[in-house]
Amino acid sequence: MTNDQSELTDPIFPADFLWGAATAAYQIEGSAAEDGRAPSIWDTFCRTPGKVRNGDTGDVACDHYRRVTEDVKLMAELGLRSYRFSLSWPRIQPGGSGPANQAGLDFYSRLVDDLHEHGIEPWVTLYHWDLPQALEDAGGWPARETADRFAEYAELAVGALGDRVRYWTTLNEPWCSAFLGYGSGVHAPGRSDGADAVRAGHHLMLGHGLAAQAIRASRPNLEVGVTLNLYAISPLTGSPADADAARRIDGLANRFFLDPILRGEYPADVVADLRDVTDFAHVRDEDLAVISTPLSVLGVNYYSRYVVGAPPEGEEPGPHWRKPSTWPGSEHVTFGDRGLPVTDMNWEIDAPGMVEVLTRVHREYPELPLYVTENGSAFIDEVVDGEVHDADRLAYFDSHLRACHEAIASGVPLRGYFAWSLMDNFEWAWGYSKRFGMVYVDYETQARIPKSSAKWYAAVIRNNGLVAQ
Ligand code: IFM
Repeated sequence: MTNDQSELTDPIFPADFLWGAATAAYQIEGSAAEDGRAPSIWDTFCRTPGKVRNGDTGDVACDHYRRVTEDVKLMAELGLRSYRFSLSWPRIQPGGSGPANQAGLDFYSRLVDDLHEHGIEPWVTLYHWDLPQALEDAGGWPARETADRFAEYAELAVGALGDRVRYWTTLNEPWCSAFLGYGSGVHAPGRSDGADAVRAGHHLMLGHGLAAQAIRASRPNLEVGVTLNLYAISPLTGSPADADAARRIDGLANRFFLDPILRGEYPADVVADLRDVTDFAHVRDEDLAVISTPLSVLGVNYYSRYVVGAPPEGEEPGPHWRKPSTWPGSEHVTFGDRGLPVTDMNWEIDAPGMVEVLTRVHREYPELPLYVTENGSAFIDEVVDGEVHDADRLAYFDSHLRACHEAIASGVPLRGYFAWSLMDNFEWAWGYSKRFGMVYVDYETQARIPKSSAKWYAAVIRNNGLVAQ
């Protein structure tokens, strides 16, 4: 970031900048068996002993399915211009194929109407990790047919909501679905096989392309995109070995998805790195053209940076070694840090990394409008006299919004920002132990308490620019 802080005092954003907050279905809805919803891979995973901290599940979560009206009111009070939420596939199409479950569609239809009534632009994500269990039983994302099922589900969703929802994101963070779900197995469905992870990544992208085409065929004027979790990457030292390790992780974390989706090709170095893992025989000639179906927007989720190196010769795996299964083909990579302050996830707070990611994507890939579809931080919160003063989270938002402003000032077509998350919620394998919300959720009473960061964010939106902390 620039050192000239005077330029960054009270930055004002473009007049039409879209200010929002994001959530995901399994993380907030609860009512897991209500109105015909069937289990997803996360329902199953949560019931597998030892997989989720404290044995937490999404059965109740924030009880949003039943409290949706009051939650939309809260969004309106905060002045949100847009709300990004995901549709639960197993609510809409419980078995993952066949006709829609009308009760599931009705829930989202009412939500969309309510948002419009409050002047809030709905932004739909089709897939935020909750694959119907029936499809996992049939092979999951490593199976090619899952991509076809996803496109059919997209068609049902856009048929029901496409008249009122302009923004459609196909997938949220396919890296997590593929590499955490099928590689290291720390996410549902908890499988651990490098080749399956790579196949899953491919079929997720194929599903994305087919779904994008289905949405466009149904309604050509909609804004269609995908959301990737992108990382700033730095080598631990200036050594060639560390540079190569950084290249590998940039390949698997960023370019594995960016290149096929935006350029219609896999990066040659990544294919070479993975040669002992897979021969890519699952990729058919016609796939890349589908995967690179032109998009209207790209969603970027940014949280932190990877600092990557090659471990010194002969060194035993240390605390920073990532299981090779998370990073297939990267057995010789280790992760470090820069000694910066960290969040409660132990992720370094690195706002300049966000400028790097946004400018890099703008520079290296076709000119696409960008949206930060997630950015935020977990910290330990305390309720004192009915209030939550989350100064650390507020400072995180402030520094990252300054980063967004800097990117815009340097010419990046960044059109909006969604805070992660509107409210505390189920943080996957961490259960309810990590709080990312701007709104505190008391899981005993389901009371919502806007934290200081929420009140500050509301003022930022009113001002269309940063305000004093
Ligand atoms: O909670 C998750 C979200 O579901 C996807 N992106 C990262 C967030 C924080 O880990």
